[in-house]
Order: sequence, then C-alpha cells, then structure tokens
Amino acid sequence: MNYSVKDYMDITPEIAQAVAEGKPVVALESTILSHGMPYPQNLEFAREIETIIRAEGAVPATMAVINGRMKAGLTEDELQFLCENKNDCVGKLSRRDLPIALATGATGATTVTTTMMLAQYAGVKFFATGGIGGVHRGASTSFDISADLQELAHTPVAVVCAGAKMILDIGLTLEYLETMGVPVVGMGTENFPSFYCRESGFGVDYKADTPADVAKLAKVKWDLGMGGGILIGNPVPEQYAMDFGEMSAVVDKALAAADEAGVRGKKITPFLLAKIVELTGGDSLATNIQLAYNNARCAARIAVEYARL
Ligand code: PSU
Ligand code: MN
Repeated sequence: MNYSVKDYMDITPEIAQAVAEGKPVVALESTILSHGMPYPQNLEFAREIETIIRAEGAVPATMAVINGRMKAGLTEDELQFLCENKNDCVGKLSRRDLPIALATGATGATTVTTTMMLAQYAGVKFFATGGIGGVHRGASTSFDISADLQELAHTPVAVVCAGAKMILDIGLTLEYLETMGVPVVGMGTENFPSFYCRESGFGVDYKADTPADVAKLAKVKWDLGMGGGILIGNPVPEQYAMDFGEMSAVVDKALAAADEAGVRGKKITPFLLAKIVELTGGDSLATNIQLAYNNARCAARIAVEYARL
C-alpha cells in the first residue's frame, strides 16, 4: 500500500480549512513547553500564546506527536500531558527521531526542526518560537550544531524568534545560516537579537520595518522556487529585556554546570534552559514568556499580510 504524509497526520478541521482557504495560520512548537519551561507556567503560556495569535486574526497550530500520530492542533488534554511531562515521558523529537516516533507509536514534542516539518506537511508557512538552536560554543570539537539550521536551509517556513541564546556561538550560527542560504531578517533592527537581550553585536542581512516587508520577502523567495526558510529576529520588548553582562555571566555558569555534569547531545539545550531559570530565580522565565508572546504577535501579523498578497 502506498502511504503518504496524510496517513500519519491529524490536522484539526479549523487548521485544515484555514490552510485550504489561504487564511493566516501560525505554527507553534511543543519542545518549548515540555523541555523549555517549567510546569505549570508552560501550560498557561501554551494557552495564552494561542489566544494572542487569534487576537491578530490568525489560527494557531501547535505541533506535536501523540501516540505515533503527527498532530497540527492539540486538545486540552494533549497540551496538559506535554506540559506536565511526568517522569520525562515526553520525547524531544528532532528530524531523525520523527520516523522512529511514528513507527513505534511514541509521544513527543517537536523542536524548531520538526515543527517546521509538520508545518510544511500541513501547509503552514509561518511559525513563532522563542529561540532557535544553533552552533554551540565549542562546536569545533563537539560537532554540536542544531538540526534547526539544516531545516531552515531546506524547509520553506518563516520562523520568528527572539534571536539565539548566548548558550550558542551566535557569530558561528549566523555564518552557518549564510552558508546554507538562509536570509536573516531583523524586525525593526539591524542587530540580530540574543534572546534575553535586544542585541548580540552581530548584524542581520535585512532590516524589515513592517510585517508586510517580511511577507513580501517570503513571497519573492518562494515564488523563485528557492525553497528553504527565512529567519526573523524579533527583539524582546524593551521593558522585559535583561542586562547583557548579567546574562553572559549566568550563561557561563550554566555552561560550566553542564560541563561538570557531563551533559551532551540533545540533553544539553534543555539542561541549560532549566539551569538559567534556576540561576536567575525565575526572572529569565518571565522574559522568555514575554518574548515568545511578542514573536507570536509578529508571526501572526506577517501571516495576515502574506494572506493579502
Ligand atoms: N532554544 C531556546 N529555547 C528552546 C529551544 C532552544 O532558547 O526551547 C528548543 C527548541 O525546540 C529548539 C531546540 O528547536 O531546543 C534545539 O535543541 P538542540 O539544541 O538539541 O538542537
Ligand atoms: Mn545538539
């Protein structure tokens, strides 16, 4: 029997209809919930970010794999299950894990990589997250480069993020994106943001002044048949931004703790995220939540403009 993607995926009627009618839809990832934020703040966040997207006139599409089925749009119970992540029962699924999860009936959260994949399968072109994965510090010996960068190279989804965390080598991450032909856009800025902070010291390829500018860029890129993604760096709102020097010191401590604990591979990013929340006494969590809301608003506005083109 010839199976195709649709035999492995459930898309809610609301999302399927919006896609079919060319209406704005924004994909959301689930690893940010299960492995990026503590419970129960993540559950409240998961609900609120969907509300923000709806308020802009777009349909939210939170992605995950539940019992071996790809899902675009989750039920309240499914969200609860992913956010609780009891005894670490929720997997963190990257590209290589996706076919294994479907073949074995597993449940897991999608990273930026797999959220882009599910978005493409569902026909969704815009995606909001917090921070992307990238080239880790010390990658010249660890070879740790997030699969997110390869996905941005190949999968035609525009990703709005607040930049990359300082747990990464931001300069090398941007070099990698250049090599892979991924346009890096600054939303109202010439400086690629660094997640908790509005600047990283590294420039972007194009400063977009409005969501309509980004929508136009996306249309041109995909009209040309170039495929691949676009990365939009949207700085955290001023009132929630954290001090660059303070956060650099916190990140250094978190990296040292990871080193000491011998954490490597797919576990390192969740380890560092949790450590940073712990070291900042929860301050970083509030910033993380607000910057993701801000990205959801931005992605929804881009999707709305794109639907008008
Ligand atoms: N960076 C963050 N917050 C996150 C992640 C990264 O600031 O929640 C998550 C995303 O799901 C991202 C993944 O796709 O971690 C990257 O993991 P890795 O570094 O193992 O590729
Ligand atoms: Mn990695």
